[in-house]
Amino acid sequence: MNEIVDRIGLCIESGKINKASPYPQSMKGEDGADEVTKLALEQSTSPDEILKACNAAMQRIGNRFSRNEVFVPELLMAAKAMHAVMAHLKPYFQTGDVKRKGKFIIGTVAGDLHDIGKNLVSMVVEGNGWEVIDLGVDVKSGKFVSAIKENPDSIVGLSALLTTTMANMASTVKAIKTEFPATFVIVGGAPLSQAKADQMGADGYGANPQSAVILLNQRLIVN
Ligand code: B1M
Repeated sequence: MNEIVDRIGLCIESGKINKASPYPQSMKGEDGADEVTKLALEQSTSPDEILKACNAAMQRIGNRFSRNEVFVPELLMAAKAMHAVMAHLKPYFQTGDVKRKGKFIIGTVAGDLHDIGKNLVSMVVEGNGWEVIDLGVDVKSGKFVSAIKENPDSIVGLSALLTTTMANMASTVKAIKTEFPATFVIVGGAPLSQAKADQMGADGYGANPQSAVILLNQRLIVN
């Protein structure tokens, strides 16, 4: 990987969005993900190579988050820097020059308005090369089912933060599995565990954004 691509990865991992952003202190005044990506594309760096650097950087920060070496603010800044890169890559996705790994439909289940964790999962998954269809919060099971109808090969992620909405999560998994038995469903959120995911009939449990990415990437190998 060349120097400019490594620099994009460093900007993402450090949460350096653009030149004006004051964070992190050690990179103050330096070009950020926005400027370096623009320059890289002007120098004819392949968008695919930039996307790979993006994926690797989000994987590194996601792993550090899983190990409690960084926390929500650092992950959010990295995701913002990643979004700055993605804004430049968007035209290449539209032309089909850069391909995504697949589609990931995500939402917080009915009755639940908590979306901070769900948004972090969305951003890390997107940064790892997946197209994310975010249905938002308080999502009824029918809305998940309709989204799968529109995007048949998607993987689905359900998030819940309230113990009281775990029942809605279980009924959403059931509704999805009744209509689309082959659809791979991942559940996550503070009240969840592998045992609870198994009880609900989900295919996977994500304790954090990176474990969701690992489950998604494993599906690529299976299919
Ligand atoms: Co509420 N709330 N809240 N709240 N809230 C909790 C969850 C609570 C534990 C606070 C407490 O009492 N100690 C408690 C739940 C108790 C329980 O059910 N046992 C609670 C309650 C009771 C409520 C209300 C009922 C309060 C009221 O109105 N009386 C109400 C419910 C509203 C509703 O949803 N219908 C309510 C409202 C709110 C706010 C709107 C004020 C706000 C949400 C703002 C928002 O999300 N936009 C809020 C907040 C912020 C919290 C706390 C403080 C923080 C939650 C959070 O964002 N954590 C929370 C207390 C706490 O957690 N200490 C609390 C950070 C986030 C990064 O973590 O969401 O766990 P988390 O996500 C993690 C993992 O779980 C995982 O990855 C993320 C990153 O590691 N993950 C996935 C999440 N989804 C995943 C999906 C995956 C994979 C991994 O794959 C698909």
